[in-house]
Amino acid sequence: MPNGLTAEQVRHFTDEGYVMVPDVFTDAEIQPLRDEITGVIDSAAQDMLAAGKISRSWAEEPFETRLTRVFGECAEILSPIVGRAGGGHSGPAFFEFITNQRLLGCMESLVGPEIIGSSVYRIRPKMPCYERGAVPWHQDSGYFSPHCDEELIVTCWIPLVDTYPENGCLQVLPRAHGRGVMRHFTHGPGGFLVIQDEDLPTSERPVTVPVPAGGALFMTNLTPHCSSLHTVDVVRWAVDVRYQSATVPNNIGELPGDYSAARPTHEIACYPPEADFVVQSPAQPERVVDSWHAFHEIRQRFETQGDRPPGPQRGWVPVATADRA
Ligand SMILES: O=C(O)CCC(=O)C(=O)O
Repeated sequence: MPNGLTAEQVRHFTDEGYVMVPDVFTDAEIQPLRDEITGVIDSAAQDMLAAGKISRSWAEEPFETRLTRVFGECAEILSPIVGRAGGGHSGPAFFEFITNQRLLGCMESLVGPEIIGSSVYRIRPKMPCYERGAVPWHQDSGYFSPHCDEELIVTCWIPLVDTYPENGCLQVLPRAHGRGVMRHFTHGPGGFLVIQDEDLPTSERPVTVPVPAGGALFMTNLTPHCSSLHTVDVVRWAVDVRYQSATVPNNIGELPGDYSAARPTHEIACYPPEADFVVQSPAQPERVVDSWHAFHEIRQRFETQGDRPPGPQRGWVPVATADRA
């Protein structure tokens, strides 16, 4: 398996705004993360069973369905996985997964050798008919600070199960990433930011991108994408994680209290509320976060301290306000 992307894959990413690479991870590299997530579900389910919140632990159910069963009895099961204010589960297997050498090789092909793990990463268990699981049309830059609009932050969308239209794989709008940040509204479906249909360019048709387990979909931060509700009885487990060049504004080495809106913008991270981390640096190898403990400590500083920096303010207005105007 090559360690980076082929020239054709890089061209597709640059021209179309995305590329699907079917063979980033081996199954043996994914399984530890599935097992770790299963452990989190198991421990939470045991606690909920002891508290009388669920009737059984549903331990006999496979990875693809167990969460739906427990969630059907009590929604609290989601908290340890998705977190309350971003972040969510990030155990040792998760750290190994997002610092996988082949994944970083692909990133090096797109952002160069000095690679920062963007603070924004999520584990998304998309359950059948679950409104918060489907994500409406948006560009990731809609969530980031405007001073990063011209920068490249690569979203890696990595499913832990095979994904296809029926279980809610992603759709992308090709060749729309050259048009800058489109108008977003807050309070869209599921509570997410949304680009309304009339603001999406009509020159291109959306492309549905099935990704097998082991593959990844790489997108730019300006590539419009979405996922829709699905009804088939499987949890469409996916991880999304982002990488950027070390030249892109970040909060490496900072404490939450170091944030100030008065600082020059190039010193303000693209997404200030969570911690960026160095994943690869041939120039300064000592800065690389090379253990889960170090990673966890950096993340915890931002998650547990009271002075967590605010999210970017882009002036987006609620959908309902816009509809009334
Ligand atoms: O997983 C999904 O359904 C949506 C993911 C997404 O929108 C993202 O990673 O930015």
